[in-house]
Amino acid sequence: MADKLYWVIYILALNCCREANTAKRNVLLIIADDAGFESEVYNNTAVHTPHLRALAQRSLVFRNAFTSVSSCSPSRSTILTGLPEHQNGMYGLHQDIHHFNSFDGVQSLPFLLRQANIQTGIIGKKHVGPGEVYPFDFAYTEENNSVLQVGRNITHIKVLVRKFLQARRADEQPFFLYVAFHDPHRCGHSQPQYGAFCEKFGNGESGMGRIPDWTPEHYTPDQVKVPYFIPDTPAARADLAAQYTTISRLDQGIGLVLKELWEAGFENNTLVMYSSDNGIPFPNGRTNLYWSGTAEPMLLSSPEHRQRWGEVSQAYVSLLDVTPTILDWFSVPYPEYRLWGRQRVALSGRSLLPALVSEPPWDTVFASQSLHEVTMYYPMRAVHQGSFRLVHNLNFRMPFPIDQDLYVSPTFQDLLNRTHSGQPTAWFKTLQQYYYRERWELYDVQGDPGETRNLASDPAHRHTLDTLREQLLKWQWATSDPWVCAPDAVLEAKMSPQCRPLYNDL
Ligand SMILES: *[C@@H]1O[C@H](CO)[C@@H](O)[C@H](O)[C@H]1NC(C)=O
Ligand SMILES: *[C@@H]1O[C@H](CO)[C@@H](O)[C@H](O)[C@H]1NC(C)=O
Ligand SMILES: *[C@@H]1O[C@H](CO)[C@@H](O)[C@H](O)[C@H]1NC(C)=O
Ligand SMILES: *[C@@H]1O[C@H](CO)[C@@H](O)[C@H](O)[C@H]1NC(C)=O
Ligand SMILES: CC(=O)N[C@H]1CO[C@H](CO)[C@@H](O)[C@@H]1O
Repeated sequence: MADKLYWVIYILALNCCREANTAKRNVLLIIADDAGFESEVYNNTAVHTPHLRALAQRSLVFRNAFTSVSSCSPSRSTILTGLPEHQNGMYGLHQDIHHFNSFDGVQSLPFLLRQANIQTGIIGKKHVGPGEVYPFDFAYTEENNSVLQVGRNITHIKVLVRKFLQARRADEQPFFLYVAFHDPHRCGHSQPQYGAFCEKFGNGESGMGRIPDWTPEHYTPDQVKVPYFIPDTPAARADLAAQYTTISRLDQGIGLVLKELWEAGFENNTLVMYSSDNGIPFPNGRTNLYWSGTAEPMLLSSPEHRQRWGEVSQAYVSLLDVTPTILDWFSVPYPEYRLWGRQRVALSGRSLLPALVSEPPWDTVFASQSLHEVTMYYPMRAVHQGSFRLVHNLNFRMPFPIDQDLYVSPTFQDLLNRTHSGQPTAWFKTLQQYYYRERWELYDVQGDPGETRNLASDPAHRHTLDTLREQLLKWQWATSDPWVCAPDAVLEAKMSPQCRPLYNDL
């Protein structure tokens, strides 16, 4: 009898673990903070990023990846839920006084993976809540640690990654590890003693401490490439040079994390994704729904799909696709449920895995922004299809708000000073134009990459405008956008939701 029981248990155990072994697939998601195209992967040869370049050689590189919202917490909430900010409730920043949170009933990626018995870990910047909506089994974040240590000290990050992976080798469970670097975020607003981008933190100089695994790389202002949307001034060049040094820490940190993954033996069963949360923290970048605020780097590396390694895809993809991609990789069904007992919730993004096999025809992405800081109410909705980007500025009669972090930056201070004293700004628009926007902005991004010629009132583009408006509205309805009727009508959401006119002449 005991013998028989032993065999039953033995066979059960064998089946369980054999299956677990062959079915075992993991994910490593790396998200940088405010990173853009300052990397060799995107042909910026002024900045040295050998580790990202090496990852790109094992990845499909997306040329047209976009965030759906250009703000930190909202973007991270969309990455981890697959739902736009207006649907998951994270309308603005999560920390301190801003206090935004996702709705309690939201089924996030870590929630769904935990239900599927996948071990989840987060190292670095979390910046979303509430905790019950975003549960991680292993968590070293700013909530209990110094964000500098878990987000910028790459030696500390390496040790934490090793700790997480060693436990996974022992327990044989599949895992989802989210490494959220705080680099290359600005620092002048929170820790100015370390420089505008914390580029001095851990560089070994007096008072800066030391990060043993980091070899800082220094750049001079004349070495940087100034993107079209940043003023070409000595102040902005020095700012960019500091940013590049911080990018060198991010790049070396990514190298360390990947080395840990490989040395732990997970090289051939782990999907690796790299992207960033929003545009770079310069004027016209972060907090804007222009190309410069929403375009993101995106690398997708699958050891099981090597046919397109090193290739560049032109397909339009969104950070809203991250959750569907990861669920697809783990064969976990997409969630379908209701919020408030009535709003039907379904993922509007798609799995990117088919792109690893052949170039897909995807050509449309949507965006939705409501706030950044709690005082920065400036709702915008946007769609980018093929060559055209349409932005709807709902409260266009208000001046565009400026966040505290950008405000104190050397680039913006210089721009303010120059504007105030009537000097040339060396910028591609005026501050007045930046603050006051048209309700509808339509750009032919192919012919006008700087998005400087608004075609919304051009009769020749009437059809494009109408088509894009219609698609944007359709997406807003499909994703339960409370702003769907604004600014010229009121959404009466109960019973049969409809827009009721205000006759406010907009
Ligand atoms: C970088 O430039 C090369 C050569 O022009 C081009 O083929 C490649 O697509 C570019 N890479 C990206 C990510 O744009
Ligand atoms: C970074 O982390 C390592 C390992 O925990 C530690 O020895 C080092 O002092 C830290 N560096 C800084 C600048 O905090
Ligand atoms: C991963 O696959 C490659 C190519 O098949 C092989 O050379 C390498 O040894 C494998 N690594 C591990 C950890 O199994
Ligand atoms: C801007 O002007 C203020 C006040 O005149 C000055 O203190 C500051 O250094 C200037 N900043 C830049 C970046 O020029
Ligand atoms: C171990 C520990 O202190 N965990 C805490 C980290 O922070 C979260 C959110 O503030 C708490 O809920 C945990 O208890």
